[in-house]
Amino acid sequence: MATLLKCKMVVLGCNPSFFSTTSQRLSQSFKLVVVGGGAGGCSVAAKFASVLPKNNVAIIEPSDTHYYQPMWTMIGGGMKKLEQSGRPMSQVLPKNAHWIKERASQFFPEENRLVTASGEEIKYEYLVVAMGLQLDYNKIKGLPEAFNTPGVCSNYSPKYVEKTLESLKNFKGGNAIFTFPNTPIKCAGAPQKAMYISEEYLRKHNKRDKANVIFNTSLGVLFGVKKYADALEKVVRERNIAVNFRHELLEVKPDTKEAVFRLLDDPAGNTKTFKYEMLHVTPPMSAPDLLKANKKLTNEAGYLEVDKSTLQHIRFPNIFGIGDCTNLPTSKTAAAIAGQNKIVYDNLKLQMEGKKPSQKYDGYTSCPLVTGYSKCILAEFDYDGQPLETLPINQAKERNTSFFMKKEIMPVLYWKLMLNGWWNGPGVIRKILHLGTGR
Ligand code: FAD
Ligand code: UQ1
Repeated sequence: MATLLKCKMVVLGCNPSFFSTTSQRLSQSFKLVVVGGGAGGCSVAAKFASVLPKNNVAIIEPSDTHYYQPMWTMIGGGMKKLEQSGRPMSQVLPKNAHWIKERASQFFPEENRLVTASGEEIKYEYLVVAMGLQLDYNKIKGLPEAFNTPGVCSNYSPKYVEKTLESLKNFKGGNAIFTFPNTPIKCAGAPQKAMYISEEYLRKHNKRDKANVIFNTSLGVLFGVKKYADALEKVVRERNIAVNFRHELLEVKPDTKEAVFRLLDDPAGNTKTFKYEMLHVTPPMSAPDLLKANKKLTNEAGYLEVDKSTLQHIRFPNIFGIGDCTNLPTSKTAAAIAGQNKIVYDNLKLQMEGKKPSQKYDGYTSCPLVTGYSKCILAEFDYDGQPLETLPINQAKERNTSFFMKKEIMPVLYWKLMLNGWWNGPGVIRKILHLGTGR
């Protein structure tokens, strides 16, 4: 009875040409369905909603709030407030699209349909998957409980980001440890950004001489691109920061304020325990469980398997992917998505017209490596790890202008241009500024 009532309400509330119902199960159909209303989903949906008739595009997204995640780095350092990083989802999703405020719970790609958590069936002609990454805090023993104790924080979640500043304020002396997990993560520079800001905070508040600032990273390098890794090595040397490569956080013991790390290069698999006064955790991350459960859509690791140039699914030509949930071998950032969204738009449009997708993504990504309260190294590079810098200056140098751009310009660019589908990355600006240089 309840289902029947709900059916009726939906029938009255929507344009009937886009769905059909049965007495047993709700069913709607759309030309294009976008799963996820984050940076990638929202920007691609906006592009299509502006050219297709009203309600031809549906977005499946369960959250009430859309977060501008890059701001969390600044919030951890007290430079912005948490409220500034979130906006109501209803305000950012394109008005011309139909918002299904639900979680997708099963994909049936051979049948061009999916099912939502409430059991509703959604049919599509074309699908864009933009579900982001899953944070696996619970994979670290003791961590969920440790977040309820002083000194344990994480800029990667709106739940824990404000604890970073609190931990700095309450810091008395001892080890301030910053971790990097043994998985791909979003914005691979963000764990270091948290550390550089914290280090400067401790200096400014006369606590630096009582602190050992330590970066325990699962990686074997500071950054994947040599030009920026070299610049960051100089920063850690000058600031007296200890870097321990190939250290993976396994367990947190809040009672004794200890963090246990696996020594990844130790053939015996030994661990090493560090005392902490402050522990900033970057959690392990993975593809959303829903994707991992559907082997037809994903690669071995569970990421949506798309062609790295066209962003079209390698087995289902009516499916495209964008952003962090894909297997694209580039650094997972909003900046990368800015470089991807026009490729998805152009290629999916060609596919809709019965033509072959021909636009090619070069792997462009960018990471503004904030090194404190006023400076930033602006890394930009492509699939080959080759710098692809917008400005005709050396962006590996710490600069106030790069910091201003990250703190003040990027949020405006994101809310006003990118989410409306109007920002396709700085490629055009770069080409103009580098006329004649070939990059
Ligand atoms: P998201 O924006 O995470 O969106 C995924 C959406 O999918 C979410 O809204 C989620 O609710 C939805 N979803 C998930 N599962 C389902 C489901 N089953 N059904 C329906 N919807 C679902 N990038 C930069 O470019 N520059 C930076 O300086 C930068 N700094 C960062 C600092 C931090 C601390 C963090 C956390 C990230 C940073 N990033 C930065 C990275 C950037 O925020 C992400 O790469 C970007 O948000 C990814 O966009 P996305 O659309 O792939 O995923
Ligand atoms: C970018 O395009 C972008 O997306 C809006 C970001 O995310 C917030 C970024 O951090 C950066 C650096 C870029 C790249 C843009 C320029 C102008 C270098």
